[in-house]
Amino acid sequence: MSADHTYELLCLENPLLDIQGQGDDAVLQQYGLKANDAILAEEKHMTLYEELIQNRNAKLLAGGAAQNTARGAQYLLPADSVVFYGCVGKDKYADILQDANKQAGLAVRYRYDEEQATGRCGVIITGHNRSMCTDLAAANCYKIEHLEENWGIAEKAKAYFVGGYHLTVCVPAILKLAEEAAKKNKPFILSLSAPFIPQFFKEPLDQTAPYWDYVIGNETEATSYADSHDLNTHDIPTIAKHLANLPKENKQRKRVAIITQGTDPTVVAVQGEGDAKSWPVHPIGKEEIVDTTGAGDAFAGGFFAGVVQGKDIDSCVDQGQWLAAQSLRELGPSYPFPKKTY
Ligand code: 26A
Repeated sequence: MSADHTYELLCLENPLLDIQGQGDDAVLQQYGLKANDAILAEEKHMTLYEELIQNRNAKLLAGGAAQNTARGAQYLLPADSVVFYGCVGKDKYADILQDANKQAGLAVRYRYDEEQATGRCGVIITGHNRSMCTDLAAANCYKIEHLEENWGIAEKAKAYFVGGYHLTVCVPAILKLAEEAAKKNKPFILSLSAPFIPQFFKEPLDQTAPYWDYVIGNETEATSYADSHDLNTHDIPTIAKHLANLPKENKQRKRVAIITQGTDPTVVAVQGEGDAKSWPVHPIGKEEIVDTTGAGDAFAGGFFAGVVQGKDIDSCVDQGQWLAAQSLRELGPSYPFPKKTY
């Protein structure tokens, strides 16, 4: 695509290769991991990736939460609608990501780091749980200079989706997109990503909050937000309402807060519109679920494809739930090919 193409949605975050294998309590215990969580790897986790590859028949799959969302949104939108920015290494893992992007029709502008390898996410599956342990490596080397060099495309894009995981990487780039969105009245979307983001990255998260036109997360992220902000509640509709009504920079858009809860209803609150509403999820048989990795990313892909299509909230939720159900039937954060139509 030429540099003056107008994308409907630009996504920014960490492009990761998922190394996904079957696990058990012993391996979770060995590495000190919870059954259902996402964390940044420490020194003691560095042998996990080889362990998964050598002993656990691991699959190598395109991952990175916002990159999954970007592929998902592109799945539902006309060709050349979505572009993704992030940083990878010059290696064969980056080639795997590029192949997946190509198949999905997702445009990317990667920064290629000279020294670091492409980031890896070890995904340990136990039943319907997944434990994720990320070695960001090159993904941690995203630089605002890359955004500036690729500003032509970014400036033209009509909406921005930033994965909250990027708050650990490059806050200036996030704020540059956020300010651009507010200035030009474009939607700025932030996902809460994982419980550790509101817990340990509260300050940069709160710095971006006034710019959120949409904020999305699951129930564990919402309760982590509530705890770190002393809301004294774990009631999801109450937290959604709180998020929707935080002070806002761009007064031309009402903020929408979306909280997914696995098989429990999806909750949405709109700024100034009273209590949150909820929608039951599309039922899917337990035996049909291959794994839950990336279901939330898929929901976001479907939901925000709907937003850029100008759909109402009912339809966006429905489209998000539909795409999540598709992803649940695939291995890893993937979507069915040949394509199914919504
Ligand atoms: C900074 N961290 C921890 C992360 C991630 C991440 N994506 C970006 N940054 N930790 C896990 N993921 C991705 O989440 C997806 C499932 O929702 C994994 O790569 C996986 O594809």
